[in-house]
Amino acid sequence: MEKRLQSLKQEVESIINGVSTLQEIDDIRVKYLGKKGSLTEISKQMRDISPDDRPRFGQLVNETKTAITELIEKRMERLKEQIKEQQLKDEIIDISLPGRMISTGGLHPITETMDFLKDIFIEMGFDVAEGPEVEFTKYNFDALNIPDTHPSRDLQDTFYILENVVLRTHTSPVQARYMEKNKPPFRMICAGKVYRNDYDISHTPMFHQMEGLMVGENISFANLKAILEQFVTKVFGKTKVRFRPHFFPFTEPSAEMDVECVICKGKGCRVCKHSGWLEIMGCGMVDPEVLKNVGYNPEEVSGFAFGMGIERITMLRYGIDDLRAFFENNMRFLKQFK
Ligand code: 2U9
Repeated sequence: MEKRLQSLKQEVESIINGVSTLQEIDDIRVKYLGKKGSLTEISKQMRDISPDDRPRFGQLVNETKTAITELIEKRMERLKEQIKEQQLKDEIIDISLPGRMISTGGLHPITETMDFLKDIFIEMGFDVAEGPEVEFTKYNFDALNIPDTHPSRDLQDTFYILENVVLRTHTSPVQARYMEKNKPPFRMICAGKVYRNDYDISHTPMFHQMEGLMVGENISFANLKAILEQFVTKVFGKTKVRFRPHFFPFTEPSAEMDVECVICKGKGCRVCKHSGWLEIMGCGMVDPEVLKNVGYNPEEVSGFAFGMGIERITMLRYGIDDLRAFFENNMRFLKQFK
């Protein structure tokens, strides 16, 4: 009996170090110490032992049980440590590795320029307004003193949705709506997409405009010049400007504003068609008819307005010589502006 107990202990000693999982250790515990385990089986033989030998036998069983329990617990502890060590090794993070670059998008140069130009006017106290791109002819033409017979109303130039609904051909209807809702004095700008039925090397059916309007008592052409010269200086740096007389149905008098060519500094080049000047916007004093149309009294208030094409300004800022580049979505072109 003593030998059997001894060999049980030796058996456990010999197999315990070969296990590699906690489950295997538990299997060993059940096999030797469990209810139907080897040690329990041996204990049952107590009945067959003489009462004199029983205490010693009992003691031996207990000692063996303690020894096997110890072996199992020790191995269990060690195995838990090993598992933890392995886990730590597996989860190791090399914090010296350079991070993977996340590819981010960027603003389209037109959007970026529009934001840049808006900010200049916001700094000068202008409010920013928005309006619908699908617009009533009432706001797109009538309010702006553009007669029924005006060529811009022609199907050839304007996208008609219904007889009295168009894709706005300029952002001016936003101003007309703004004037209806607000009383002078105010200064405001609006920028966005406009649509004209025109498609060639220098025209796209959708393009972007920014327009501004300032109305109040005694607003004069001198105010217009001051604001626009300050604006141009912020966009292109200190540069010469000139105003040439022009005609728009919604302004009187009207003018076009040129800046000295930013490419050749006035010497004459391909971009300025050898004139030394670049036309960058139209402007003028709001026609009294337009003021009347929105319920203002032209005897009491006056105003100036201006408008510019965003594509043209963006081309000049970045030296882009082909309008189509903005609409082709070529990633190699667009990535340059990130
Ligand atoms: C109201 C009154 C007046 C807006 C103006 C221009 C001059 C102008 C063009 C420049 C190039 C647009 O992109 S472009 O084709 N615009 O020259 N726009 S004054 O005048 C207004 C607008 C609204 C109620």
